[in-house]
Amino acid sequence: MDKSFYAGNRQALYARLKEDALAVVFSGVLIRQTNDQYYQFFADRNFMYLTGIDQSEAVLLGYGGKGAEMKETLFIPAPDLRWEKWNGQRVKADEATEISGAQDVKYLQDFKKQLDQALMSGGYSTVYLPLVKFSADEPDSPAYQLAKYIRDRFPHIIIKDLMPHVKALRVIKKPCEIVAMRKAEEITGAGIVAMMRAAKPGMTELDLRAEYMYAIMKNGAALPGSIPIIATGVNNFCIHYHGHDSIAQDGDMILNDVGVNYNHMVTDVSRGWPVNGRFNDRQRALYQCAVETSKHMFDIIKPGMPMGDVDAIIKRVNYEHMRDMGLCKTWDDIGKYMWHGGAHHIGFDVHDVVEIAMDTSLAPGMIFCVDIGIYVEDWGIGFRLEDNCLVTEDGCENLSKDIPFTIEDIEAVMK
Ligand SMILES: [Mn+2]
Repeated sequence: MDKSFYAGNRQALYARLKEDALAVVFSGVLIRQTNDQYYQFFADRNFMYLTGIDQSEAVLLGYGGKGAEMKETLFIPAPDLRWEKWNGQRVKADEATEISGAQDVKYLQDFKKQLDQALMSGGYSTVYLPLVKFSADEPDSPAYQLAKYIRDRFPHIIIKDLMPHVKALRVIKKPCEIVAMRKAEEITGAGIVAMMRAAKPGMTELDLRAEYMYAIMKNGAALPGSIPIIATGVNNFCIHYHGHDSIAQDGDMILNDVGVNYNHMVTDVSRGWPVNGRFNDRQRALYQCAVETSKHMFDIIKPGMPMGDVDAIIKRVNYEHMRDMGLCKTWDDIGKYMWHGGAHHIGFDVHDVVEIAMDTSLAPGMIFCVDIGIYVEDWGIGFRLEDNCLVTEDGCENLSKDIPFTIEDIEAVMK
């Protein structure tokens, strides 16, 4: 992604806001893991989408208004040679301009001064901040802290949530995002194939994870898309399983639900496959249901279809297959075997933060997962078949189609 992408994203965001509005987006702060060690920094995804700058303690201050001339300032932490000697170089002002296209770059200590001046000037009524919490008791992010600061000092200023505006932009992917996503899919495939090729009964989940991580890193992805879910046997019945020390027994199915982060784009692909390389009859019958359902979805997904239909049709079609094989007697039975929804968007986040009500129509440039999860506890078989669907002008494309998908593909790779 180059600076024209990031600058275009900011321009589109500012154009959605009135001229008397400001927007503030923080990159985030380092989070302490233990004693004097910090977690690897992972920049706020909205900040990343708007600037491309992977730097803690940076702030974007944008001014609302349409037009090519953007009014904005990007604040970065000032150079600190001692700190940088230990922890690596901070982004410099000229680098920040080169990456993001932002022309006005200042140091962080000037941020509050500039914000105060703007709010004191009388020219602004509203400050937009990305206000994201999953529970009211969650600790305040820098955006919430700033909201309190503004309320204390400038009670006449209206605080609004920036998220609906960012979500509206992030839902449609630009050509350069799709290019990065294709490369990310290729790397994800290398990781999944490496696991399939190495697999044999007696391996631990950690052995398989090592194969996956080695392959994706050798192929240029520094990070997985999320914590890899690589499970065997009954662990497959835990949807977000993060353990790693169970041993895959002959006859077990492996469930992988994995992705990579490449150029900030994140994939999310699941496969279910027998650790011994041969599907047994029950595994074959269940997996074939998921294959048929998935193929059907990629045949019918196209612009204009309501997003809510994707989930509903996955469930309906998969029910019909499971009824035909005798597992479901009535429609109510499907809830016993399908535990979760089948469609979430991907992009800068693995569960992408996008504006998508259930009655939203699909549009070209959307990318979401088609995820068919089947869990038959009585048989000890659980897996997901999850692919990444790009909506095109007249239909859709399975971006992960080259990753072994059918029973024949998987058994051939594992020979
Ligand atoms: Mn997934």
